[in-house]
Amino acid sequence: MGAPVSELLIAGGTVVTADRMEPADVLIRDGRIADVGQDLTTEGEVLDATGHWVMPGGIDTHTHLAHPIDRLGITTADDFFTGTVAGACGGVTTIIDFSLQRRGETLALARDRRLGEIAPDAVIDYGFHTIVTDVRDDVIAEVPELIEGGFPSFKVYMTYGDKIVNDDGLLRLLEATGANGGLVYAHCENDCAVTYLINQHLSDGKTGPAYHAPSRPPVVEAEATHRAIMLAGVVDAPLCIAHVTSSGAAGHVAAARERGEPVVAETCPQYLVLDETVYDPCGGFEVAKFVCSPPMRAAEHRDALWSALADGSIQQVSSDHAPFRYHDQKTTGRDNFTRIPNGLPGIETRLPLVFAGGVSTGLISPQRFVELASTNPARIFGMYPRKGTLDAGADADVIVVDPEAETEIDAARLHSAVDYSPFQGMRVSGFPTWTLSRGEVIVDRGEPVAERGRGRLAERGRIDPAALP
Ligand code: DUC
Ligand code: ZN
Ligand code: ZN
Repeated sequence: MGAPVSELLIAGGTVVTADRMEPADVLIRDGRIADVGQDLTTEGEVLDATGHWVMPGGIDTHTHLAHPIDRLGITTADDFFTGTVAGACGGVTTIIDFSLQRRGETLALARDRRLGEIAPDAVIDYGFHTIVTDVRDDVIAEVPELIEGGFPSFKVYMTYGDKIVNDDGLLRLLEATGANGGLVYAHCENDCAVTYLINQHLSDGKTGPAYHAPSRPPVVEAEATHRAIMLAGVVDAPLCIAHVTSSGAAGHVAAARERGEPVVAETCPQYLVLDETVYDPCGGFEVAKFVCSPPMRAAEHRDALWSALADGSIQQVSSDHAPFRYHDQKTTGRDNFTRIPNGLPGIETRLPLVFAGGVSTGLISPQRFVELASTNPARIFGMYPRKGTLDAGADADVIVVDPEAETEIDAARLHSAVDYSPFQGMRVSGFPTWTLSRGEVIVDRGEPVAERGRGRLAERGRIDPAALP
């Protein structure tokens, strides 16, 4: 006799996927979607989704959990447990985090170290981009094996002293990934310009957190974005641009796509709902709460990003969740803004902020919301159609959301181990009532109920440039 079949029916809701929105039930069997349709029945459990939207779980492909910042001797505030619980409460069912290759190390060592760290703690499924910092011949030779083993994406920093990869290294990595079904995911800022501007501010005595933003203006992002796209073109490789914040960078992405190049891009909620006014020098050291790179921009850039999401020239929204406690971690840079750890918490608020700012306002359709938050991340990073959809056979990673239920964001009620939210007080909708991972309810009426360590490594295949969204 085989194992008993476990079934759950999500009944009476409105199913929203990237390509449809209709009243339908969702039948889950043994952790996978078995059927979607009207008037389905089960002998198993029933979850009443009346008045709710039933959507594929969010996929956040840009998180920094338990992420060491060697330069400052600190680690992001969320470990793989608190961070994935926070994600689940915000409707995230899969993350792609990072493994960090330190100089002198192999990529395999970096991967194995991270797998050992995450397995006991994660409550949702996960993968890693490999951060490459040391592009040696033997490292390039490792690329096909990493891709074959389900780690097809490679993060490159074009700035940040201890991690920076120069144009030669970037080109070699683009060539190796492009030839083997991988993808480079690039943080684009011109390091020379950033260093020059930082030094200018510091030598003028401008050491407070408000000077972080003018040290990294939109032009430094636009230049590096353009250069990365051009280098990808030299070796005909696909490329994903991380956290686009400005109209200039977004324009370079759009132009590449119009030329038919396999370039995709993400932006993040902070660039969609905040602007440069958070860096008011009168705000004192509290401004450190908003120090991230690239920084928030003038309001016209924010509007351009919403347009790019709506017209298709930016394909996904990730959080870049990099949480540092205000009271004892951001303060590392009290006397010098370059020592403030860069990053904002956001894994739990990503979906509600995009839902409220995009769907509730009518800027994007519910289907486009699903595409940006789940389907496209799965397509770009090699997980589709196992994840990112509710078609039969997919993992039953599902969120059930009451589109009318409004909440005010309050750090005290979020689940991240950080002591503030940059979005404090914003009114949003889109928090899930239920989150299911592989058919198991892991958030029940807003409360996390997942067992620590239940998350699994998500299977990821080769990335086909022709299949990029
Ligand atoms: N910038 C990054 O590139 N990563 C983490 C957070 C940040 O601000
Ligand atoms: Zn980055
Ligand atoms: Zn990041």
